[in-house]
Amino acid sequence: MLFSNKVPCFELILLLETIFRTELRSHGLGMTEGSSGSNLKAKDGHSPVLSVVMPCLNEEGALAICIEKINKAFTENNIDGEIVLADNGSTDRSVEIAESMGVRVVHQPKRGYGNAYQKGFAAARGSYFIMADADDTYDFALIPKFLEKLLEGYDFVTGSRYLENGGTNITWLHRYVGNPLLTLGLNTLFGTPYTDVYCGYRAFSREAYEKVRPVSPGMEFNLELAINAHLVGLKYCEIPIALAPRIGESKLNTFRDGWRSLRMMILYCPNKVFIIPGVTLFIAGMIVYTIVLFSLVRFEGRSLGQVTSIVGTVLSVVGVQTLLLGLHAKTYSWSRRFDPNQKFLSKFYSIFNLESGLLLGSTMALTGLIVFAVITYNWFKSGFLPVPRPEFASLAGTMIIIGLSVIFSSIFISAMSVTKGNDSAAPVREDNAD
Ligand SMILES: Nc1nc2c(ncn2[C@@H]2O[C@H](COP(=O)(O)OP(=O)(O)O)[C@@H](O)[C@H]2O)c(=O)[nH]1
Ligand SMILES: [Mg+2]
Repeated sequence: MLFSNKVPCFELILLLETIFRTELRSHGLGMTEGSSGSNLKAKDGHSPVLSVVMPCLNEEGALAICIEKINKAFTENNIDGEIVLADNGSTDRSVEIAESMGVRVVHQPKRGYGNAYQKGFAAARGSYFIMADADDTYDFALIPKFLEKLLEGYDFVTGSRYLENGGTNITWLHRYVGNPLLTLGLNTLFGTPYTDVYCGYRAFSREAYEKVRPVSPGMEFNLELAINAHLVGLKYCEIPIALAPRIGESKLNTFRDGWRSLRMMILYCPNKVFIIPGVTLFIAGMIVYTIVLFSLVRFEGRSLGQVTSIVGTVLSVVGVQTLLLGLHAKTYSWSRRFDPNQKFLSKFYSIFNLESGLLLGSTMALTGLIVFAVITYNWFKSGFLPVPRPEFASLAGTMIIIGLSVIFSSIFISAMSVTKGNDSAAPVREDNAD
């Protein structure tokens, strides 16, 4: 076999497990809305209207300044707000500073920007959330502007450092290479209009956050938010912000976080990354085989043969493997309620079941085996003379590989769908499961 069916699938599932694992609890809090950022006071006096959540890893230099600025924005705009600091292991005075200034600190035992935010949002009590770094790079005087947009009816408001040249303090590599490339990649794959997908200054309602449910552990949390906001159909917009010089050292690891972000986009987009390339490669392989087997192209009387058929094998096998990988990714994502709009997949699963997959795979593999056996028999009979049409042997081998892949894939997909009380092959979506 050119590609092992099992290894990439299990790797993929592990990655997907990491991404989709966390469940977030739900809340529902009443509030009084003002027409702008003013008069945002909680109705019952218990739950603040706004929670500003900051992740923190050793930010003793900037933290007090951030807290002061946020409190100033609350006071000046009459906002009933709280600050939640999500820390996971600061070894400097960050936690002490926050607590001494009356800020609620939550501790996340697991390291990572995304993990910290998940803990922070789970502990936040407001009806609206704002997320921002604790490094004094974001202008907290803009808090009312973010809130205004939310109250205008947007579910997800994200800052952009590129709308009005606010990115002069971004490092050169991130400003001109990393951020634009990630933004372009995301917009191309998902058809979104973002100008700055990596901005960490954002606002959303509690309901919007619960619909989006990001679960990424690291900095790719930001991308997941942006992708999901689009996928679940939130009304979103960007507002221009400027990045101030950072106090303290950046925790972003360009290559590790860049790669994780890229991986995140790939996993969220199985159609463009797996399904379409897979089908295209498979069709190309079939075209090559048709040309070879029916001698459609000839050079000086000789038709294409053995070597060309190997090209056909490579294309079709890689195509099928890629397609099956995409099917696994889509099925997993669908069964976990991500990518909710999957008409094709639900139609496919209304036809497909484990038995039909096994039947298709074994018919292909068996046909390949029979063709191979006949060729081998004739070869023995001829006293080991060169096989007259070796491309048929390549075709038989191709059919065996593809057939076996389909068998293993069918078992794997049906294993993914095994839940209590469900014996059908189609995956059970969380929202349908009783
Ligand atoms: N709790 C926690 N916070 C983190 C971690 N990594 C980064 N942060 C915080 O997340 C925010 C963004 O990180 P930062 O270094 O500013 O990244 P940059 O803005 O991309 O340069 C800052 O407030 C950091 O203190 C982490 O592993 N855990
Ligand atoms: Mg920062």
